Amino acid sequence: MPRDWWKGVVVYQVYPRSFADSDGDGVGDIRGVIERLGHLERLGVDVLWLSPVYCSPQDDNGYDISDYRGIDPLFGTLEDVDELIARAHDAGIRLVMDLVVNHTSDEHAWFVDSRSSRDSEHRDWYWWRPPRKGHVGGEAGAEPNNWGSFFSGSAWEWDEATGEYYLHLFSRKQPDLVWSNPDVRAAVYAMMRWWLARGVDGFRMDVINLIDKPDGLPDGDKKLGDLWGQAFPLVSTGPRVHDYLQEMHGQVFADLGRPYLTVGEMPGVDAEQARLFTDPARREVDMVFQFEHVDLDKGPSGKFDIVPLTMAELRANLMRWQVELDDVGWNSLYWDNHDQPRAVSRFGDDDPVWRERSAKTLGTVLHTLRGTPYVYQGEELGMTNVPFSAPEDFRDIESVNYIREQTAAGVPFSDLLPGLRFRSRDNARTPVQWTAGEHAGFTRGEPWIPVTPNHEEINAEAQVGVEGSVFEHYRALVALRHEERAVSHGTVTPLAMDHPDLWAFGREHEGTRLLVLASFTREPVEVPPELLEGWEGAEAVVATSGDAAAGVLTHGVLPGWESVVLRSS
Ligand code: TEU
Repeated sequence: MPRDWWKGVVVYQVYPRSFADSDGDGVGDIRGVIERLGHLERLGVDVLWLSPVYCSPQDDNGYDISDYRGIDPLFGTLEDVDELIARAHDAGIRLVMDLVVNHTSDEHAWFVDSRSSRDSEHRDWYWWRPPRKGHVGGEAGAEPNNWGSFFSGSAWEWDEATGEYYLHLFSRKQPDLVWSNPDVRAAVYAMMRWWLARGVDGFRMDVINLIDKPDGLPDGDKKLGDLWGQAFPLVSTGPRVHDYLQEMHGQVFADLGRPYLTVGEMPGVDAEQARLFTDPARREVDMVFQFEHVDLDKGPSGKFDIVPLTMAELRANLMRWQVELDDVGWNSLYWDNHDQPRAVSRFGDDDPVWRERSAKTLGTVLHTLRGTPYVYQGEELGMTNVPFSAPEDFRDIESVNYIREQTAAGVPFSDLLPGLRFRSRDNARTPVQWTAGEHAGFTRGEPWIPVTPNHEEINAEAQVGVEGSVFEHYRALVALRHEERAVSHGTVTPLAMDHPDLWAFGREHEGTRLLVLASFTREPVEVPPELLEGWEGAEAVVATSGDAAAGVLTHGVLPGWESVVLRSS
């Protein structure tokens, strides 16, 4: 197996809380994943990335970990994970665990000890700082710097008992670790080796480019009207992140002696940095999740400020990443995940007439680009955003805190709703729609978040094995990546980059050429004739429908929201 085996694979992300509930408590669990492994096998995916199942107070749905070597009873036991690893391996699927080490839970033993006294053994594992000079701890303006948390409010929490503040970039229950402390790093590496020894095949590393905080923790920029300064530009991709990842590689992976996959989640990373992180010669990570394409529709006032996005802007961004990483480094390809809106509602067209076609077309584009594609649970069914309407509909700490902060400042909820509906992370977190039946077949109990009403039309039972379904299209795309080296290893040539509705590119490898054509509009698109020159009589290897293939090959016209992949060799 080549070291870069992950160039020819597709990864499937499971968010366990919402995947499948085996015991009827309304929350998905590890046995639920085991019971549904057949779904992944059927789709043909090679790797399962499992979002956190470790012990956790669940303040941020498991991204706040209180014991890295224990499994939260909500999800099952360590034996269940062992069984999942074994069963996945039997099915030819590798298991990648989530690694959340920018922060721990405030209930982790390290932090409990750290906050117990100023001279505790673990005090310097976290960022403790005295109140700003001339201020009394706990009063407004006494925070050590002006940083805001990503989940609203200050990034500093006052601790009365020891008379200092601690830093938390995310919730106050997610204190940040001090990565410059070698003991912290050694403890993390030991934990990673422990999981690899249990048989896991790699890690998805949560916000791993935020671990290096700038010396002196300077104030962040503050726009007029902002309550807090921006920490993000100061903490994103500090210089020592590269050193830490190289050290991690040496300590954890260098001598592993079997295939593994590492992917660093890196908000704010640009293509130049991504080349450094993923250059195999530097031994840092195999690939990164970059955020540029999922931030294009974000307005100046932040995450819930939505601006319109054209296909041309989206395409320009993703094709630039293709070109910039074409010789060194490697792309991760994703439309959505547990933090993002549903792809079909955001980049496609979720009107019932166009939903299936556009979901399939988004799949065609992503899965024929160069890089490793990730499928987020339910994306392969064309699951949509959720028609949220009231404050009580939201569960996610980010949305809940935002609603609380904004309504306290006098903003009516109705003004917040459009942004939340579009972008709340809860859109991605409603249960996977398995059947048209009660609670979509997710649980026999009461689900922790209601299922989306459209599960009656959109569900796995109605799609698996059914010709023309979104699921079967995704299955064909996964198979194409396995079979066609022009997809997994070929070069990429962007085409017709000034066309407003047609996303087109070529792929080529050892004499085999592919042409990918995708329509991002409801109207039929006339394919520029020069694109089709020499493709007469080519084979359509994958298409959203027979009409798409025939339309292009006989009339040079692609029907609305359809796509086709042509091959000539
Ligand atoms: O997300 C980090 C991140 O930068 C964002 O995607 C974040 O979810 C957000 O939308 C802030 O506006 C990772 C995890 O994927 C996320 O679920 C966690 O909440 C977060 O880190 C903290 O661990």
